Amino acid sequence: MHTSIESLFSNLWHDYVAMTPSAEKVHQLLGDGDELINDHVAFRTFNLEKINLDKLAAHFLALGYEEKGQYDFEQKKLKARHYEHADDTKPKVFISELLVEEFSEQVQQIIHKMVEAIPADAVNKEDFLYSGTHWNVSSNDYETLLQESEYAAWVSAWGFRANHFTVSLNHLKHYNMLAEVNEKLKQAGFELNTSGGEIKGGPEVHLAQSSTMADRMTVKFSDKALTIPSCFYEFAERFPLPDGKLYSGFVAASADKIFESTNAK
Ligand code: OOG
Ligand code: NI
Repeated sequence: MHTSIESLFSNLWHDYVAMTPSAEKVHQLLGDGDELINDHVAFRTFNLEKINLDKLAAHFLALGYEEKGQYDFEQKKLKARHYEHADDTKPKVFISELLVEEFSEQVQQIIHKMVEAIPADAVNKEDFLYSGTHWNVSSNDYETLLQESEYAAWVSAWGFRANHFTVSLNHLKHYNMLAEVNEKLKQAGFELNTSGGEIKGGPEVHLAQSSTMADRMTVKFSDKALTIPSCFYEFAERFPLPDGKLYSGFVAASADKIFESTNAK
């Protein structure tokens, strides 16, 4: 487990930018020299005991985070929870897990084999949340997973690491609205996720979100290398609830589309 929130997020960020070269560029474009505040960081895993959502969440609970929301994604066969820290300048955390038993025998076998290869004590180690893969999968296994679940294929290729960081628009000095940020990103040549529209949600659900499409990176599988989607960058604008406090949850209908930022185009 990590001893400080700052060092955990700093390690996560360094791993993430190494897998997502465009993130550094987006960071410079929007930050304009200022510090960017992260709304949240997201992780993916499988619902198998050794490395399930709870095991990932334990790293954040140990640092003072608390569970604040639960979400179901029936079609994608996923469930998720989000965590917040009492210090609301700390990024929120969104963790999802794939419901492995709902997939074909073939897919289940590939996933079980991957998870069996993880050393028993790896999940509690300080670096687990940015430890990547602990297994060997073939390009065929990757393609087999991809046919049933883009998410399963992504985890097989990238393992445990931040799937995305999210810029908090509420803390950006030079922009007022998500639409402005999207225009700036497109002008600079970044490709946005258009599933469900460029902007998912809005003031009516107290959260507006957009994201880039994931970068493409080359991954060495056991037999050959493939160039596939890696990680993406998200942008979130939160709106006040009737009591005046900013909404701090997630919106399942929007999240459902954000997951598709790692689809192959
Ligand atoms: C998570 C997608 C959902 C959000 O902010 O709604 C999400 C993922 O792609 O792993 O991040
Ligand atoms: Ni997100």
